[in-house]
Amino acid sequence: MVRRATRRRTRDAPSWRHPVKLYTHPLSPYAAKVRIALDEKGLAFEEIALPVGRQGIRSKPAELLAANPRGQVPVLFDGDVALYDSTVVVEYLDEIAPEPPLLPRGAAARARARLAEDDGDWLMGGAVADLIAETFRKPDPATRDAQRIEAAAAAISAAYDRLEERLAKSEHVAGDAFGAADAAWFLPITCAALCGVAPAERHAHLAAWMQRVASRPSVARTMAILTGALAKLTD
Ligand SMILES: N[C@@H](CCC(=O)N[C@@H](CS)C(=O)NCC(=O)O)C(=O)O
Repeated sequence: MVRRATRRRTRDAPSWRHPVKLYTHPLSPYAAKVRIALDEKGLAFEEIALPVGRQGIRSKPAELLAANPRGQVPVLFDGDVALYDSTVVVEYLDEIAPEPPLLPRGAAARARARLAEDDGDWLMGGAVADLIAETFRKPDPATRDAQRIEAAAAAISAAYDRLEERLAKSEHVAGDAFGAADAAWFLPITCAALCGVAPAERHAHLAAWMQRVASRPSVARTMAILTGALAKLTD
């Protein structure tokens, strides 16, 4: 069943073209990144959460497939503007509703933040996708590919080490303010930890950053959606 929820106590962006809709699924880190961005900016939107199981989205509405040839969530509809890919959507949100900024100002800082976001999505997200494919998607351990799990765990540990170095120097992933890069890293790390590859004791700065990020209302709301969906998962 598709779930619809409208955020209340929020505002409209100056250029919001109603209706503003966000297609998500409750376990998607990429959809979570966009939901967090909208909540951080206090923007009003209707969330359409697609039904999901261990193997992915169960059914995709024609509207989503027509708007996104990749057939993925998130997809944002702002009136006649239909956008997909979390990075593109977050950048759009940052342009139409600049406060609070989720990307820093200045070409160099902005490019570095985009790279950090991209590394969260692809470098970390790719390794976590492999881990999820071999653990969460294969409840029977006998069917799992141990080598693929080992390779994913090694890539994730290396990513933790690099992130630890970065967070020893700044409060957040791309500087001292919370932004898109933090949202891009937080969710895959959470998923990796749920699948058995958590940060180690040597990752003290990373652990402190996880706590800081988790305490943000936008992130806490998304975590409640994720854990609620996991608790209800039937297959
Ligand atoms: N690069 C895309 C990745 C989006 C993506 O991989 N979405 C997944 C959910 S996490 C999806 O919709 N997969 C299609 C499916 O499960 O059928 C983004 O940043 O939005």
